[in-house]
Amino acid sequence: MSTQQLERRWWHNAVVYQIYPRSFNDTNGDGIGDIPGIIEKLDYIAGLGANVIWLSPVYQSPMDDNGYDISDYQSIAPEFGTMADMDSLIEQADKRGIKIVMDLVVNHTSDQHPWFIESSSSTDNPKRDWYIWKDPKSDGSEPNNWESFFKPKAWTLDEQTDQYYLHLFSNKQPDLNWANPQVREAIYEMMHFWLKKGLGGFRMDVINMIGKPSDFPDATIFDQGVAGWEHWSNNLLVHQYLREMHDKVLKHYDVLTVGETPFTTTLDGRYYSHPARNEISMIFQFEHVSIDREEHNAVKKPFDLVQYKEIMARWQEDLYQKGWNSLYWSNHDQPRTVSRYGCDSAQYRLVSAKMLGTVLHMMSGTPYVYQGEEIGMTNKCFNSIDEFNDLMAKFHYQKMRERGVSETEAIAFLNDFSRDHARVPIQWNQQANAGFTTGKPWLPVNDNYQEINAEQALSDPNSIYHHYRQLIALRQGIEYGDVVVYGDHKLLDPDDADVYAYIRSYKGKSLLTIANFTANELVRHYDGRLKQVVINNYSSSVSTLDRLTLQPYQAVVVELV
Ligand code: TEU
Ligand code: CA
Repeated sequence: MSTQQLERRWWHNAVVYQIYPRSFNDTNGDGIGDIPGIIEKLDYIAGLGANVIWLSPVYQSPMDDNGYDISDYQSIAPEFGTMADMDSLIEQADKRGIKIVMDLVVNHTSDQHPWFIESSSSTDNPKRDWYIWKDPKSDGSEPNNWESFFKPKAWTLDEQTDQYYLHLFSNKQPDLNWANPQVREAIYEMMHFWLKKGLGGFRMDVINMIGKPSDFPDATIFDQGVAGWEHWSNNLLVHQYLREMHDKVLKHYDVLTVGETPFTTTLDGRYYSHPARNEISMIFQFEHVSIDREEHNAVKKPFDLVQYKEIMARWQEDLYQKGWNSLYWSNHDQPRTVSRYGCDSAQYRLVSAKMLGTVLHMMSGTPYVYQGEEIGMTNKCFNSIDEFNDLMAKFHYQKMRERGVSETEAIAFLNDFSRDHARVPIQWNQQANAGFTTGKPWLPVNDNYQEINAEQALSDPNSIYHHYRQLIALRQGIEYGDVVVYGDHKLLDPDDADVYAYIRSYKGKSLLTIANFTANELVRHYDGRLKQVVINNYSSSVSTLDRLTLQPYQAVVVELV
């Protein structure tokens, strides 16, 4: 299949803005962001140029995992608003050319979902087989040695019926049994309910984990990931279920679907996203967000740019014309982009955040901007374990302490990687609580909102927001859109540990992106003649690629002759 033959889809040049509703904008003073708060800020998002919004879950939920534990797929959590608010969000967004993508969390439900309440009521309940129940081993222990992301073990014993149920996440998030066709039908019906409202698609939570092998074998790999992953991630069952879902639901709508898929290789990426396989549009791979930590043991590792470049170039090349990439630095599970990969000091925050945006937005794929990234929000400083909200932070803290890690070191690890960094409220302006709420925010705001806030960013032509706006305009513009969206990818100088440089080419047009990942001034040489500068995060001019001086964190994109 050549580029010319790759059928163009509307989501190829889309840019997605991710909203974590709880932390976005509160309109009724209860300290929790809500759907009316999103409607209020639609012009802000449209102004950036994003044409899709991915909403983290807004469904009814006991909120053990902030909505990733759903107790009713077809109603809205009261703290977020009503179904009428949701309908109005879809309509108001549509007026601005923005589609709404909802989170589809169907690997598991909440333990408060009526399906699970029924299922756990007795071994002969008609819904017993909707979840995964197993007898204890003869010594009473778990059916196998699988671990969970949020608990030491993936199985919890139900005392009433004396069987264990499976949960890859918390014990309040029991895994659905996808092997049961009734479960699949119920989910497909629910998907039609939402898609008929005119939704733009779904982000599918841990979708690569829905297929569980029927013999539930013991895990054999303990030094990576979560024990058991070799059995329940990316197996043949997942692909079978996704093709069925496509046939019964997705093919009837022109939508964007993105699967969240830890533990994936580029070959898996092709299986999921090759158009001829009729599965999903694209996936979120996890390789690049795993470079600087070992999640299993909660250990930090140094960020290695050479490794980062190798990963990104491999995904760009391996999926070229054979699938589709998603592009992201951060989301509601990751630390803040500028603090993690750039430098959040007063001196370099602005340039380094723009540099990171440039590197990502000049690649092929669909970019995702996580709320607050466009104004360069930073990690917050947490001083003790009580200040964290996220259940995963608490679990990692406990694991580290049991391993003998000191309290100071454990808190330092969480200050690097806690999911709460991404979940503190958006900084809108200089008013109390950064303008997020008139009440008490569910998580305290970052102290730096006087300097870093959306109002400031909108009024300053030199802001990160306006740089992102220009990057998005390039992708969606006539002049460079095709090369940014459909061009091929060539990594230059893979061993250069300080500079990331790559060329995108399409039908005789070539763009060279050069980014300095350090706080040092560097000199580099690149072949090729410069036609014009397309975007630059410094005002100084760039006139030659021969002995090019790069300022700290400079990123420049040039068109080559
Ligand atoms: O995340 C899945 C997942 O792999 C995470 O547990 C990840 O390892 C972690 O966040 C650190 O990067 C999805 C959702 O995005 C997350 O918010 C949910 O908690 C989880 O699924 C369970 O639904
Ligand atoms: Ca509210």
